[in-house]
Amino acid sequence: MKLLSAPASPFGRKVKIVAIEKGMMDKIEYVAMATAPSAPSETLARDNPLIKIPTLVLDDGRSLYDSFVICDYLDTLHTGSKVLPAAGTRRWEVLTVHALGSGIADAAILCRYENVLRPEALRWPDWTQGQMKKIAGGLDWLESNVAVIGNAGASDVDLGQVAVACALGYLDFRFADINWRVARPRLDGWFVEFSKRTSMQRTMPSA
Ligand SMILES: N[C@@H](CCC(=O)N[C@@H](CS)C(=O)NCC(=O)O)C(=O)O
Repeated sequence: MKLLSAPASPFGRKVKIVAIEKGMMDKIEYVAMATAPSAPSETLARDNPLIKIPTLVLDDGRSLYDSFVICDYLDTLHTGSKVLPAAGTRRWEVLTVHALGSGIADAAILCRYENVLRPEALRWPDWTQGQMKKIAGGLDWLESNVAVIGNAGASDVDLGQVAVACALGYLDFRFADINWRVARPRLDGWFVEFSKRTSMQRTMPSA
């Protein structure tokens, strides 16, 4: 199967981390892809009508998207502990933490497009501020509920943890100036510990 993605994508990173953690990276061919709302990739459009990365193209030609669906699919291909708990309270916690991590990454990507791709004269500071409020609110919730994210040093990861780590990694990569660590020492400690994993180190974002 082929993973269409880009080295800067926090969503592509989520898929790669799950694949590495679950020993499946050798089954996946990585295909670098550049796309943006203002410059959509025609190649990618053939496999994903939303023209977004990551997209996973299976050996029979079918495509899977988005990153959550791809991770859920990968979870069916290994016999280890699942990144998505099948049932119980922990399932809903993991899904909600995943939604929060992905939501922070979504807001950050939208701010990036607004402030890098959109012509300067058309930029809308109030809109960016609204997205930054979502990021700050999400980070504050994680700071107050770091125990819900779960043990950063545990041998097994779940998808909520991976989504949060990818969002924080993306903020460090593209939004270092917001200093998200200030007043969030518990979340910082969690991220320092989680970042020691080989899967995190092998997937550092790059331009
Ligand atoms: N919900 C999607 C979000 C994916 C996404 O926003 N990807 C960005 C790159 S990180 C993208 O492809 N943007 C191009 C566009 O929006 O046209 C997922 O989880 O995979």
